[in-house]
Amino acid sequence: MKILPSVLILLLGCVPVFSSQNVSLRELAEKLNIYIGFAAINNFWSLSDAEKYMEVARREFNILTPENQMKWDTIHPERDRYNFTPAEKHVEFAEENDMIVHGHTLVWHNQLPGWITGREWTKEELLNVLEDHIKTVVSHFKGRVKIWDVVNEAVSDSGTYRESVWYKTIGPEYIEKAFRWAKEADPDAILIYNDYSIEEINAKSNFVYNMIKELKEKGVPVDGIGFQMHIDYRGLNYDSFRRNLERFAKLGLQIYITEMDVRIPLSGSEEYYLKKQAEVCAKIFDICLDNPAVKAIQFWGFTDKYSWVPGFFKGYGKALLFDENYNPKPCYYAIKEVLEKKIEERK
Ligand code: 9MR
Repeated sequence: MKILPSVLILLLGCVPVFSSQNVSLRELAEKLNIYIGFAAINNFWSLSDAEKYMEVARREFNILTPENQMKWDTIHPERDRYNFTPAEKHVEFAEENDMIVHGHTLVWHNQLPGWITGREWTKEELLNVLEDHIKTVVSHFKGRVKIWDVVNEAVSDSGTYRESVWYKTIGPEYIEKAFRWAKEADPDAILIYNDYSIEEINAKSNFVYNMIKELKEKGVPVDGIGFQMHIDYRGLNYDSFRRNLERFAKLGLQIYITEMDVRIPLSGSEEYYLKKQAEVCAKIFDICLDNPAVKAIQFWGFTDKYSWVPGFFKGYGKALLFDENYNPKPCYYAIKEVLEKKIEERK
């Protein structure tokens, strides 16, 4: 008899833990009519822990972006040869698991094959190459890739056109043409401009705002804006972020958070930084979910085991929702709490 109350307390104590572990992020996101997603690592189907990776991915997410394998160097390795095999694997995994696919990316200055970067082009030649690439790739995945990052990172950090091979050879009209060609190839796809460090109101986001405004006024089919959201545990200026979302939404654009990660220092108090990271994630979700133009929040990976961050930002890492052993982190639970709160609010 004596143990009964303590058993009861123990059981009651477990209830919230059980219920919140049973509900996945995607189930909650679906109740709010949004997508929650991840960038899928190269050849994830042949990782040593592929089963675990895929189990978490299919459980938690309903939108997938191939992290690298739809980029030029993989998908178009020679002028007359396309290689759709790895990209197909990403799309098949998504289809098998009732996820949509966010294609990344049709025009970028990075990860270009040597046959593009290794010679000079005339404007006419490069226009032909770009048209062929966009139309071939978009038609190949017509109806299967729902969203395309048509143009990626075309603006410099100071707010000018980036001096890429596309800009220098073709001029700014490569952007307009890219959107028009993608639209011709798949009129139903959602076409996005995607960039980093444009989350707040600043010189770069002002430039992007004016650029898209002008494109829309000309009738160029830009449907959405992608805020990449590669940030650190100190977060953002949230008021500026909220106002920025509002002004882009007023242009009639859908909003996508496309590549979120929140890096923390790898030395110092991990407990402190993970708590800060969780607060930042919660705040961003809170603001995004208050704006009906936001259609998806996508992370740039999901386990800290596979993330571009430590390789790029020295001394930083652990930027994602799950640790190296696929255990959910405080930021995962913080996001869940926000999703649950929003579901309650909308009842
Ligand atoms: O995560 C990607 C990494 O594996 C590649 O080595 C890198 C090469 O440039 O690109 C990373 O992804 C980038 C994305 O395509 C565009 N926005 C910034 C991302 C992080 O660099």
